[in-house]
Amino acid sequence: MKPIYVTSPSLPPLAEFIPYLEKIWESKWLTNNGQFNKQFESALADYLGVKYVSYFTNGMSALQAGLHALRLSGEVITTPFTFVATTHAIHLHGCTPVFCDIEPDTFTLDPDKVEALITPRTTAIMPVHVYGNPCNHEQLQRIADTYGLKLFYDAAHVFGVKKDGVSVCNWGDLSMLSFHATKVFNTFEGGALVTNDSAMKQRIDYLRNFGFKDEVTVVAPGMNGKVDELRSAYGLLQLKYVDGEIAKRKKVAEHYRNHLQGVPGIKVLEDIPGVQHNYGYFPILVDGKIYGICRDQLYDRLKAAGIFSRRYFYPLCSQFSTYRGLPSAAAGRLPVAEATARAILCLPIHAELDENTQDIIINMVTSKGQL
Ligand code: T4K
Repeated sequence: MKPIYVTSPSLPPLAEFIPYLEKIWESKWLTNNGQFNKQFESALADYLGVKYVSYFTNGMSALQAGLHALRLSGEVITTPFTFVATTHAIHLHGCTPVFCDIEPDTFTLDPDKVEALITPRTTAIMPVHVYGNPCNHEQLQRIADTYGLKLFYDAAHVFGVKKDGVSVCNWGDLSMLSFHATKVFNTFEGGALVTNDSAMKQRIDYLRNFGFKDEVTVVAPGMNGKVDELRSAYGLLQLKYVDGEIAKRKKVAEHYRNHLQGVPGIKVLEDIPGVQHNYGYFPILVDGKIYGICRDQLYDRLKAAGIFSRRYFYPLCSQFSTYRGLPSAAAGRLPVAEATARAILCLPIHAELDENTQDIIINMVTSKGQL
């Protein structure tokens, strides 16, 4: 059997990409605000239903630029249950990440636990819409407004996700998207910052291009976060297919749910009412006491059978060597995140996962990997 990975990127038909390549070869305009770059940013803003998008070379660089653009300092309250990029971006910006526990049902930052962590040094809250589950925005925004904090969403997982018909990328001061190969929408590597504030968009675009305003004026220290015409053109083409991609993923998620719901010791997440999901991940929670074997045993048995599930996000960011000495990283302060990291397993999901292959995975889970 061919290995089954946690995901597999969707690519558009190669033949459809060739005309874009021909245009790039003809124009010899390879990067720096090229025509495809401009078209892609505006198409993305239309697709997402937001005002401004700045396309970055990857999600991590977009996070770093966002922290600069918001001029953050001091402490940033964030979740330990995320990909390490979130925490690293805060740390590399010179801020201290302050870990806050998560909600048991959505795995997103628990707003009820945020206020107790605010100090005079706190400047922002950085929540993550984990697996595409929207955070409790209303409550987080209320806290941010009350204490004068910025709200910067790591929205790496929410491409196309809407709550009550509105893109969640409209929330907060800024949102960061990732278009990495493993994401629902990919441009090989890529990321973006989303804002509805024109001054913020301008600041971000200066930052992305070394701080240049024009040929001779540098308005601020900047980075190189620009994206070339190849990936911009590819992104434009990908946008045509992303709705179909999400629809196929939805079917895969439904098939899993139909067969794994009710398996003793396995918890399957349902869609959240009012949310249009993108089905980027299919997490299950394994309760070893009821299921009979623990999460890691199931992970190992699947792996031995060539099924590469992933334990996103274990270990917690608060457990990595750079961060575990922080007072907020103490395991006792993050009980829900700790328990979730021990039980979580993301099963393979992508648009081309056919039902036969999925049934092999399902049978492995229902038989505790003893097929
Ligand atoms: N914030 C959050 C919440 C994030 O999840 C991420 C990224 C970021 C920020 C940062 O955004 P970027 O700077 O990455 O744009 C992957 C991704 O590298 C990472 O983008 C992603 N989150 C994270 C959740 O997953 P790994 O180490 O698990 O990837 P890897 O290489 O093991 O790939 C997983 C599987 O996907 C492979 O076993 C096979 C398949 N795959 C992978 C690649 C790269 C393919 O089939 N083709 C491919 O090209 O981190």
